[in-house]
Amino acid sequence: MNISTSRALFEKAQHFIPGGVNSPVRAFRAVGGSPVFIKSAKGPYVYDEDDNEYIELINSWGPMILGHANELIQKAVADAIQHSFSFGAPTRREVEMAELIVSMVPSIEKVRMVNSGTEATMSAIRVARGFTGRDKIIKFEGCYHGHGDSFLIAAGSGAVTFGTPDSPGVTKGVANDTLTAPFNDLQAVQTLVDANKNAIAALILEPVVGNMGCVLPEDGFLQGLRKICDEEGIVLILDEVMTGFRLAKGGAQERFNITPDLTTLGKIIGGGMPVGAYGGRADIMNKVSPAGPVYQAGTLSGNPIAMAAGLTMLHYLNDHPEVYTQLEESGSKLANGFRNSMQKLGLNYTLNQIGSMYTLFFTEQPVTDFPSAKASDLPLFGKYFHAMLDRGIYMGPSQFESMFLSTALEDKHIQKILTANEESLKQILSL
Ligand code: HOZ
Repeated sequence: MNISTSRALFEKAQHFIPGGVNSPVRAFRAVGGSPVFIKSAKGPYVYDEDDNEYIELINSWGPMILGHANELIQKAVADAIQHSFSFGAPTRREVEMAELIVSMVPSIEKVRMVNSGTEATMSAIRVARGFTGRDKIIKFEGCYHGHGDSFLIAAGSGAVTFGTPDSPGVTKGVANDTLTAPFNDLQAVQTLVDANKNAIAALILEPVVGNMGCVLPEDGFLQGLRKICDEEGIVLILDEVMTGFRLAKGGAQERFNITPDLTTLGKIIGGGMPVGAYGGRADIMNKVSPAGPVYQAGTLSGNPIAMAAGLTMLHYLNDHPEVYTQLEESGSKLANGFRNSMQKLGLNYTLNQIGSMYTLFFTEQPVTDFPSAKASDLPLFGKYFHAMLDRGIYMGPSQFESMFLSTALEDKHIQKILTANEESLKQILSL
C-alpha cells in the first residue's frame, strides 16, 4: 500500500507538532509504522492522503454513529454557518439541546454544555467536590476520563499505550486525592471507602470501559457501586463520553439499569464536532455558577455550529429506534464471525463485545480489568493491526482501545472485515 504522502506529512509534522500528532494515540507508536493522514470520509469509509480507501472502525472514537458525513448533519451545519460561528451568548439551540438530553437520559435533570469530554469530567468532579465539601475521588485502573490532572493516575487509552498512566506534571497533591481501584472489584472499592470515611466526593467510571479496550461490567458491579455511593454520600459519576447514545438511546446507564448522580458526555452529542456536557441531579447541578458557587465557564460552550450538528444527530437517534437494532445486529454479526474464524483456526483469543463496541484481545484469558487487558500480546496486536490496515480496515491503533461501529456498515462491509480478520490472523500466526 502506498502511503508516501502520509509519510511525508508525518515527517514534516514532527518538526512542528510534539510527536507529529495532536493526540498521542494517532502516532501509531503502539503498533509501529507511520500513521496514515486522513483526507476525507463518507459513510463507512475513510480516505487517506494517498487516496487509499479503508472501512473504518474508529468512527472518531464513537460519535459517528450514523457514519461519516451524514447528509442530515451536513445540512444542519451548512444552515447554521450562515448565521456565524460563535456568539459567546445564549442561543435557542442550547435550550433545545438541554431539553433533548434531559428527555433521552432520565438521570439528567439539568445539563451544562462544555467543549470536550475532558472538560466535562473535570467539571463534574469539581461540582461533586463543591457539593459534598470533600476532596478525594475514586477512579478505576484503566479507565480514562480525558487528560485532566485528577484522572491521569492509572489511566487507560493513550496514557497506558505510551507507558505513562501516571503522568509527570500532575502534582503530588492532586495524585493524593485520586484513589484507584481495580475495575469489577467491589470489595476493593469498599475497602477504599472504609479507609477514607467522609473524604470521598465522587466515584467516576466508564460503565462499559472503552479505554483499556472494551471491558464490560460484571453482573451486580454497577449496582454495588450505586449502593456504596448511597451509603457513603458519594457522588456517582458515569462517564458516558463513548457509551452515551451509543449502547442505547439512554446510554450504558439505560442498558444496565443504573442511575448515576452525574453523567459526563462528549463528542457524540456534537455529532463529531468538539462538544462535551455534564449533567445529572438538579440539586447537584444547581451548585454550578451562576446558579451556585462552583465556577465553570467557556466562550465556545454551546457553540451554535456544534449544537446544530449534535441536535440533528440526537433527534435522529431519538426518532429512529431501528438505529439501535441495526447496531446490535452488526455487533453480533461481527462477534459471531470473529468467533467462528477463531474456532476454525484453533485460536482462543478473547473477544469482548457489547452492541456496537468491541475489542479482540490477544490473550486467552478473560479480560475483566486492567491487569487482564495488559496481559495481551501487544506486539502481536501490532502485527494484526497492520495486516488489517493492508487489507483496507482501519482500526484503533492500540490494543487498549475499543472499536466503534456505525449504521453505515452494511453486510458487505461486515463480510469484508471478517475476511480481512481471518486472513490477518493466518498471516501473523503463519497458519
Ligand atoms: N478517549 C479516546 C479514545 N480512547 C481518546 C482519543 C485520543 O486519545 O485521541
